[in-house]
Amino acid sequence: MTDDPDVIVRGKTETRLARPKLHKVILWNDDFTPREFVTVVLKCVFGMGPEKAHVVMMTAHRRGACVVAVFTKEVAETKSSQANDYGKEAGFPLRFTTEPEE
Ligand code: TYC
Repeated sequence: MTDDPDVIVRGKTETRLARPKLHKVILWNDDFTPREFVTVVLKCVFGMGPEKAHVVMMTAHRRGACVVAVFTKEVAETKSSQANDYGKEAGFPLRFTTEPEE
């Protein structure tokens, strides 16, 4: 037996690893970062094509935030901090955050 939530014990013989919980990367709107810059970051860090990057950027622009993509925790946190670093280096308040999916 185990208390580890990542381990599923089935009967006496079969033990499997639970699927890791997925985490959302969220893009937040601000009034200063240029639209084109946001689109470039989405393309570079998240591998989006130009149309998808434009739609995600415009969704955050109009609604205040947009889910960019869903990854394992580590990948979500790495990509989010890479994207935040691009904004910081360029002097923009561009912000990405992560949160676990329900
Ligand atoms: N609102 C910004 C502008 O008008 C563009 C922008 C879009 C910034 C999406 C952040 O997540 C964002 N220049």
